[in-house]
Amino acid sequence: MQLQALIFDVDGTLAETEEAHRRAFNETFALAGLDWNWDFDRYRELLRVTGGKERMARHATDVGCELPASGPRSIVELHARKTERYNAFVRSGEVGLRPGVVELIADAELAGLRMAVATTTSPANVESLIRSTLGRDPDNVFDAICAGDMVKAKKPAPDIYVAALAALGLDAGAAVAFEDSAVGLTAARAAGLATVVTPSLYTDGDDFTGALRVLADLRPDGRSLDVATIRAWHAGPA
Ligand code: XBP
Ligand code: MG
Repeated sequence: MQLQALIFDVDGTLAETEEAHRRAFNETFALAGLDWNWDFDRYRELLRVTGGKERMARHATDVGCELPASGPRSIVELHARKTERYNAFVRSGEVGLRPGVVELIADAELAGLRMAVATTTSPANVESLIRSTLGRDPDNVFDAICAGDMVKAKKPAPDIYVAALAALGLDAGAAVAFEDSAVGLTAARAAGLATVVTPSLYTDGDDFTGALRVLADLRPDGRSLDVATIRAWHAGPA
């Protein structure tokens, strides 16, 4: 089947966002009077739980803390505050796109490929990242943006990739996914997608068995990954 679309994960793949997420979580906890502080190693463990609300719920369970169902210390409220803080960091220009991302998006547009996002993060986070880095309306860059709570089961379930393919009206064989984590790779593969992996700060060392290719980033050997190369990989033996 001919390659017709690229589907991108956001956190860790388009940009190294997780340190900004971690800081936003920790500042939110402090402001809410919670004595939670996620250091690098704890956050690495918690990243196995995708989705910020789910991650906080896991931590609450782990430390035996019962959060109220509503009010400033509820998961929904804490997450709303965290999202505001995270977006302020992104809008201030603190988070840039990873090497080769801008060039690949430009080449995909030139080649007439369609593009989509399949991410666990909240839609507002995708919007602010694309606006602050590319200076563009994300709806003019991507044909479909599938994010956050749009699906019930987050990665490693395939649902968000299935949703992106449905929005594009394509079979999995017509697209290639881009991921940075084993959890994301599992989700994309379960949706039937060939997947290029660029490990990130927190996922270096994950098991990427089954990936179409594993690259340090989208500018391997100092040259941006282009559509012609992806087409060749997609057409070739997996
Ligand atoms: C990324 C995530 C996200 C962010 C936080 O996973 O798990 O939850 O860490 O975002 P992936 P929210 O890159 O596999 O999509 O707090 O907005 O959920
Ligand atoms: Mg990711």
